[in-house]
Amino acid sequence: MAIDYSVYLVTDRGILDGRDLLKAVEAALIGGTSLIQLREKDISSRDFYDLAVKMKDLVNAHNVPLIINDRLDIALAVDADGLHIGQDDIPLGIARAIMGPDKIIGYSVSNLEQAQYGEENGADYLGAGPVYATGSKADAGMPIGPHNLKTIKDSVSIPVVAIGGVGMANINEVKQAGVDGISVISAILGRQDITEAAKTITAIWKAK
Ligand code: TZP
Ligand code: MG
Repeated sequence: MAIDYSVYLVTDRGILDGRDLLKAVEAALIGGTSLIQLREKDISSRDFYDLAVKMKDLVNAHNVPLIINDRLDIALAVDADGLHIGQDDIPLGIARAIMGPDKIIGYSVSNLEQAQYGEENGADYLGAGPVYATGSKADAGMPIGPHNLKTIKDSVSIPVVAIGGVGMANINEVKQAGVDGISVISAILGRQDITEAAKTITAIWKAK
């Protein structure tokens, strides 16, 4: 399956103000979100598993791949389409060996060295950031800015998605870095009308 990285939604039930996560993701899918990552913190393994089972059915029914954040065991258990890991997670090469050649593996990077390591050790795509300040990840680190984002993109041949503080106001700036997509939490899930937000963001991304 060719992966469309253009509008990549990362979940966070903490931002939903009590709204149902599955319904929120469905609303985003209706609005054109092209890829979904289930990223839930402060959740038991059992609850994460149960949620992942339901999320996979929902997301795949829209012909969109489901990526699981951090938890290789859960990615395998639910036969998700892929796994996303960062610098503090299970090593990339080990994840690739366990997941096999066909699953999608994404890798979070903030600099050139990490990006090159990701490409050389089996990542299918990189999540580069945080590009801008974000309220959605406490330990995201200093924003790298669009210039460093472009440097990362230019240094690898695998797809790169921009993450961290990306929203309607800066999509065009991010696009100019030449990246393959934008990865967002609050710009979609933080909105009252999630479908409308996803539609608007998708339209801005696709424009020109
Ligand atoms: N990784 C780096 S920044 C970030 C993650 C998961 C949070 C992105 O959330 P938002 O609301 O789109 O800034
Ligand atoms: Mg992680």
